[in-house]
Amino acid sequence: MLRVLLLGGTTEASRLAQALAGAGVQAVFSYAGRTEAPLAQPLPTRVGGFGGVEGLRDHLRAEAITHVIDATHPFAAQMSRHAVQACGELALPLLALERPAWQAQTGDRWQHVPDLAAAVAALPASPARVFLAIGRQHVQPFLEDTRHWCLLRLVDPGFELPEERGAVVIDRGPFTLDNDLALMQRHRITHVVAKNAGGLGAAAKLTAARHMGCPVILIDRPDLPHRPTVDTVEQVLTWLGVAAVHEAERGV
Ligand code: 3Y8
Ligand code: NAP
Repeated sequence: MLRVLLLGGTTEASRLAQALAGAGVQAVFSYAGRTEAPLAQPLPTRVGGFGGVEGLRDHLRAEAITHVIDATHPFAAQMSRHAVQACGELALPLLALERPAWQAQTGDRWQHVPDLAAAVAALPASPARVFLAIGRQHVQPFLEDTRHWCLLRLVDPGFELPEERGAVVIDRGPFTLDNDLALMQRHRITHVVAKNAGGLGAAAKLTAARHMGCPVILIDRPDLPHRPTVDTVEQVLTWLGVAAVHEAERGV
């Protein structure tokens, strides 16, 4: 009897939730509670941390979870590390659903940096108009460099900036090229700072930057412990031994 814990918070996690619900799999969707009103999911949903590795381990036992899918964001490194540790201690099957990193294409002007501090240091000496598409948690070091004007895109309202320092746009994505191109042209953006999130939900700003000939400072993903990893929902369903609903409907 399957009882799946789905660690979510990404577009791929939402797609997997649809597939699991469609296949009638017993699964619980888990959010950290980082945003005020996360996207509703077609599965029973829990919101909030587990209380470290110990809390996660106790939760897995108490809920008689049989399989854990880590479909969190590539930068949600602590959650992923905790999942590896707790599932290892309980000898529970764990699978990561992770989209490949973005790869530069012809016309891209990307500068890869290892972390946020290197991204701050990579900004030019001359004043720039910087699209900071890295969320709310990490913008402070960039705002302290008063040479630059910063456009912040955040999920929830509440962060104010004096207009001479920048602007804030509230949007939760997934984002479209039309939207990001219009936004970046309207604010005369000269540089983009982004995490190498991969996936489709946040790639539009990179395509827009290519069209505008705008440099992108791209932050590498943090290192994660080894765990079995796939990059499609279908591979997760196969791993769970669950046929996708459309196959069942086709009588495959
Ligand atoms: C709470 C759930 C879906 C999921 C949508 C994806 C796409 C849009 C790209 C930009 C980059 C950023 C940010 C981003 C992306 C998707 C996906 C993705 C980047 C939601 C969500 C939660 C979060 C948490 C939030 C972080 C922030 C990061 C904004 C929901 C919308 C910048 C990451 O205010 C805060 O504290 C926000 C915190 C972690 C990074 C940061 O450090 O600030 N995501 N994002 C999840 C939870 O509580 O467990 O609210 O509905 C999910 C999505 N975010 O189903 O369609 O799959 O990647 N999210 C980054 O890439 O740098 C936006 O603006 O271009
Ligand atoms: P993180 O730094 O890896 O984790 C910090 C703590 O948050 C974890 O130790 C855990 O708390 C809790 N947590 C994280 N993800 C959780 C989940 N899905 N369910 C329950 N608890 C969770 O995580 P983060 O980078 O802040 O990401 C938080 C959420 O936002 C995740 O769902 C992630 O997929 C999503 N997200 C993050 C980014 C990003 O840029 N980091 C981008 C898009 C979406 P305890 O220790 O108490 O268990």
